[in-house]
Amino acid sequence: MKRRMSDSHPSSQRPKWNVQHDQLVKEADQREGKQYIPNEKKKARINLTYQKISNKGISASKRSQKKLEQMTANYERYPSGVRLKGPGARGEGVSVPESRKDDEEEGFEQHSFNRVASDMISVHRTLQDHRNSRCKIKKYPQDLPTSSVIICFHNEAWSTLLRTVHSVINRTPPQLLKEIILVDDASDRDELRTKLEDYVTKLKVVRIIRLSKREGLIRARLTGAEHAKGQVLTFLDAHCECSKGWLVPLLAKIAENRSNVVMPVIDEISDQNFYYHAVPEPFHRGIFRWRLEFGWKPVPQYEMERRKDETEGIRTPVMAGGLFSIDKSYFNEIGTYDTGMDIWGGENLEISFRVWMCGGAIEMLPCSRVGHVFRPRFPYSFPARPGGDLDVVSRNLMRVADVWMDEYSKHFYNIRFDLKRKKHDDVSERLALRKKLQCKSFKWYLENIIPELEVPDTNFVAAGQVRNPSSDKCLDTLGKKDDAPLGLYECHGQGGNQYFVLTSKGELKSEDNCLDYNGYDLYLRECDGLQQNQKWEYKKTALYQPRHDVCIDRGSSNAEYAKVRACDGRLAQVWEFSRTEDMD
Ligand SMILES: [Mn+2]
Repeated sequence: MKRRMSDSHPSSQRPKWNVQHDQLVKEADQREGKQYIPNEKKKARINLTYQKISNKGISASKRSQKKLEQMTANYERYPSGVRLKGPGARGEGVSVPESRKDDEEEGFEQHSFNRVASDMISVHRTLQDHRNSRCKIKKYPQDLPTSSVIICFHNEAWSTLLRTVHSVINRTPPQLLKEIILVDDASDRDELRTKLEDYVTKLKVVRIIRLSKREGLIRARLTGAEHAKGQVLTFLDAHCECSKGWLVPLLAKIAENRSNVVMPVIDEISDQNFYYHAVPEPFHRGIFRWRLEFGWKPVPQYEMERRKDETEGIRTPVMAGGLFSIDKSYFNEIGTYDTGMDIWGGENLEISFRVWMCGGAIEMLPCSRVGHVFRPRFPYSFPARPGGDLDVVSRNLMRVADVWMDEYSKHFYNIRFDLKRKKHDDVSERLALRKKLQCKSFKWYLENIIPELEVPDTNFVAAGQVRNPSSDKCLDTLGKKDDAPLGLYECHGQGGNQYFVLTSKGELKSEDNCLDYNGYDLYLRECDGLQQNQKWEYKKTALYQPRHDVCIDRGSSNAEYAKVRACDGRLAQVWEFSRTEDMD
C-alpha cells in the first residue's frame, strides 16, 4: 500500500512566508532606511573587515571590563584574483543555456537541484546583505569561543559543496574559525576523492574525514563532533551559503550561556536557478505537529513582546535540525544524539525536546542568515535496517515519543495508529539519561515553550480514518499542511494524512487544522473557533455543515478532492469513521 505521508527530512521543508516576499523585502529595506543613523550606516558599509570598535567615549571604569571590547559582525574577504562579478553574483539566479538542457536534466536527477546552474556560479559568489540594518551595527564581545564547522555529505555536487566551504571561509573572522570538517558519508563519486583532497589541502583550514560505510546523518555528525577541536560545534548542510556576519551572533549567544543552542535564519536558495531568497520579517519559527512532524509557524505575539528589539533571538520550540551551533562540552553533557536512531528523521525533535526539557534554550538569531538549497525530494536511497518491518523515520519517531512525551505520547500514537502494534525499541538508556539530567516533564514543555499548541481533544465524537465505503476512498490531506483543499485517496489504514478527529465542538480536524467550507471551497484551514464555517455534524452517515446546509461528497469516482453538495443521502455522501476502538 502506498503511503502518502510526507517523510522527507525536516530540513528539506521549506520555511513559509508571506507571498510577494521580494516586495516585502524592498519595503522592509525602505522602512529600515529611515531608522538608519547616517554615520553608523556609513561605518557599517566601510567595515568590510572584522574591526575593533574604538573604546573612545566609554567611561574609564567600563573600559576596564574586558568584555566591552566589541566588534561588529561584518567580516567579508575574498582571495585576491577572484572574479566577483559573474553569473549569480549578489545572489542572483542564473539561466542555463539551451545547449546544456540535457545536462540540466541529468543534474536534477542526481541531486534534486539544478546542478548545471550551480556549476555556472562562482564558488566565491557574492551575496547581498539582507540583514536588518540594526544587525549591521550591533556590537558583540571581542572574546568569543572558536567554532568547528561540520559539514556531512554523501555524493554532494562539487560546486554546492565548495560554495558552502568558501562561504564559511570568506565570511567568518579567521580567529573564530577553528576548522571546517567535511565528513564524507561513503560517497562513491571520483571527484570527491583525490581531487577534493588536493583542493581543500590548499585551503589549510579544511579537514576531510571519510566514513568507510554509509552511516547516515546522525552518526556522520557524531564522528565529526568527536574530531572537532573548536569550543563550539556548528553543523551545516553541504549545500549552504553563509551570509555576511552569520557566525558571530551565534557564538555570542553561546558565550552568554553555554546551554544556548542557536540557529541562523534559513534563507532559501532556489533549487531551480540558485537565486538567494532572503526570508523577510516577520519570521516564522520551528514547531512540531502531533504527528511528530516539523513545521514553521509565525512567531506568536507573546514572544514578539518578550524581545526588546529585532536583533534579539527568537525562542524556538523545535529546530529544523540541519543548521545549528552548540557548545561542544554542552553537546556531550546532554547526550549528543540518540544513537539508537538510524540515519535521520526525528533527531531534530529529539534534540529540541531534550534541550528545552533539560535546562537549555533554543533560539533562532535574526542577525545570522544562512542560505540553504531546499530540495523537493531526498535524492539518495538508504538500505533498510535488516529484518525491520518499519521505516527508519517511524522507528525514530517512536523513540522520541517513548522517551520524551510522557502521557502525551498517546496523541502521537492516535494519529499514527499504524505504529501502535509495532514493537517498541528498548529506550531505557535514554530514559536513564533523562533522569540523570533531571529533565522537566513534557507537560512543562508544552505549557512553557509552546503554549499556543493545542493538545488534541480526547473527548472527541469520532476519530480515525473517514472512509466512503462505496469507493474505499478516505479523506486525506495529501500531505499538504495548511490552507489546502481536502483530498481523497485510497484508504490505507495507517492514520497520518487520513487521521481526522470530529471534536465535541463539531470541528473536523487534521492535527491542528480544521475543515472549513466558506461557501466557495472546502479547505483545511487554521481553526477559528467560530462554530460557523468549521462546524460539522455527523448525522447518521453524513458529514453535514448546518451553516450552508451541505454534506461532504466524494464526487466522481476519480476525484482528487472532496466536495460539498446538497445533502441527498447518496452513497457518495456516506462516511464512516473507523479504528475508533484503537484510540485512547
Ligand atoms: Mn539540506
